[in-house]
Amino acid sequence: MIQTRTLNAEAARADFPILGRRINGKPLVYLDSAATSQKPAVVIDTMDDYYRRYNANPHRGVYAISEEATAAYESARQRVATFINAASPKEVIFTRNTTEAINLVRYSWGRANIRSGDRILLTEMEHHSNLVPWQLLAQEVNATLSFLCIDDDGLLELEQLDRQLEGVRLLAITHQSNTLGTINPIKAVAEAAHRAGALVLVDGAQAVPHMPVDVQELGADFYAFSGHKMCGPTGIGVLWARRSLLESMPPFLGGGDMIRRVRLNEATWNDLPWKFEAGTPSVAEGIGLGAAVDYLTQFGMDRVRSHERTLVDYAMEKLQEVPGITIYGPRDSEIHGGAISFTLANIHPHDLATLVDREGIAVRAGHHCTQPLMDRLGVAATTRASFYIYNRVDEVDHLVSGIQKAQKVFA
Ligand code: 7TS
Repeated sequence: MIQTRTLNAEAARADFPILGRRINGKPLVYLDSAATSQKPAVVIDTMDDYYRRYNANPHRGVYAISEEATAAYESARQRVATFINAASPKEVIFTRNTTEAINLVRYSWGRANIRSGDRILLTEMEHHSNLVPWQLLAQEVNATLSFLCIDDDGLLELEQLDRQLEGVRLLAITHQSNTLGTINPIKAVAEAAHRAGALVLVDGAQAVPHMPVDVQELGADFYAFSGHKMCGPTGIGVLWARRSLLESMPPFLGGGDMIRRVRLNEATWNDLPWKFEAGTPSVAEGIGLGAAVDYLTQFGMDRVRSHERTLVDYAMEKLQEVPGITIYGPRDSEIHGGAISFTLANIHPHDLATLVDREGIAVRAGHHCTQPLMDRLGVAATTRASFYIYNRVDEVDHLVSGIQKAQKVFA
């Protein structure tokens, strides 16, 4: 039974050993959780315990520790399924990360279903992970890509959605932009796509860690996310899809574990979810993700979201006061998740990130793997501050004073 905890960032910080570090003599202010979150001790210890006490290849051995490894790995899958309200753990495919989950759909469903002349609809704010795989598929089968545009507030322009969905086989869209912070209205967009006969893939890399996600309620067909952005380890991600859809899809990678019976010239496939999990899985990482899901569940994702809203509201207020700043994306925290991108008139984002690092502040500078979005915004790069459960409002103050110090250097 998971006990409920209130979300007190100060108390949560004690769970994260790395937050005790000092950088350049200053306490670490970690504002790059959109790139990867920090890990609570319970996740690190759970993985350590697996290696120390029951490391074995799951699904194979009939001996005790292999059965323990299988049980722990499959129990993690069950907990992930509950976390996103999947109808069954069979709908939860473990992958390496969001990128691999999207590529699984590209190779399996995409190659079997997208034909010459078909259209794939994307948005201008996609991470390269939800863009390049579709470019590659489109080139391979001679399909066409088209894009939902954004307005100057960083919101999708949806007035023409029904018209843009004509002839579309797949809509692939991010739930929350990693650069703008924009939260897209997935449910409404998915309903429109389904009316037009298209399937919907949602890139949930920035959503599942930060807000309640109910895949059944959202109505998407595919939903992808990464463990490492939600307090879990690297090397484990998830593709969720409805069972009937997964049943109809050919395998992705071939090898051990994904088969039922192999003869020299042919093979038949294992049941879901293992049909899509070839080879020895990331066992420690899967078990670690299960611990991360339990960790987040103690707080409740509604509380995680409202904590981040408080930080975004405060950061918007404080950052707006910085002279020469341009903030991208919507201002309203109702539709803005915990990542804020900005530029300063006279300082390059990389210089700013380097200067605030001297103050112990970790922010990301660059194109954030959204180069087409940078083109749309008319910049080469932005600085991005992104928040999570362990961030406090006074860390926003540190960021603002770090920016002011940097401005003095360049004055
Ligand atoms: N989609 C979105 C929206 C993302 O933000 C990211 C990673 C990915 C996909 C890819 O996830 P991966 O786990 O497969 O790599 N985003 C970022 C970022 O914003 N900074 O570093 C990685």
